[in-house]
Amino acid sequence: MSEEVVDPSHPRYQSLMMRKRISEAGVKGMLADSALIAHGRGEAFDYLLGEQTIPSALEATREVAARLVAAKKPVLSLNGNAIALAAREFLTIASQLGCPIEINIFYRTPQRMGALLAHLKLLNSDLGLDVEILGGIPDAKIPGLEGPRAACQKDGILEADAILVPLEDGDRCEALVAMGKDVLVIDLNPLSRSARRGTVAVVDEVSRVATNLIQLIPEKPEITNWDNDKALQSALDHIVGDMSDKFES
Ligand code: PTJ
Repeated sequence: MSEEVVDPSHPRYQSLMMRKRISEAGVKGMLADSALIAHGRGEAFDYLLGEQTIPSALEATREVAARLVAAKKPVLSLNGNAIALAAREFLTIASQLGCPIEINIFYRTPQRMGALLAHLKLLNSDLGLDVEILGGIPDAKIPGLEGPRAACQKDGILEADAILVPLEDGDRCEALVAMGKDVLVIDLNPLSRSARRGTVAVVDEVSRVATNLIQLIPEKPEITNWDNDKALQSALDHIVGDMSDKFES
């Protein structure tokens, strides 16, 4: 798909642009085989949310911003889909926070890690930023997980006190929570294990969340006594309860 064929006046323009980013990243060898399936599942939930940031998601994003700003050692843990969809935004956020990005992928191969590292390093220099990119040479393991998905870096995920995990696997989310970290999840599915087990879950599309975080981080919001179940219920209520702000296309 070339840029010209995505018509900006199309009512689903943003959604089509996200598909384009995903398919281009696939061609570059950055994605897992199941990445498009995961993206499609996310699209289905986004359609039900009206492809918008609902009020409870904006509140959750503010809470995530507050916890990242207050953390002593925050880290952004990015997988293939998150990098395909919002690499520029996450580099900007890491620069605002002065924290590293760690590439942490579920389906780990040297080829994918190489492609993802190269993509982030190129954008880092295009944006004139100097964000530390970790993950290439793992030297630690997430306790309680087996295999390549446990691999991480001591200076990054292992020692972080707050960790942003877009589209995280449920097992790994639980393992990170068990380590006592603030686990800040982005997932369009309010019923996913990650959304339910995370400290704060933002039920919103990853690139919209990243854009909102860039606005919210400089405001340095205060941490609240966050009730994650209440926020997830609010997202579910929005999906099932209100047809008036849905669209047809
Ligand atoms: O790059 P890797 O190897 O780490 O693999 C990444 C994927 C996403 C393939 C892997 O983690 C996976 O299979 O994920 P799941 O178990 O399918 O879960 C993906 C979750 O992300 C689902 O709950 C989707 O609803 C949600 N999701 C998909 N796209 C988006 C999303 N959430 C927010 N924004 C999206 N664009």
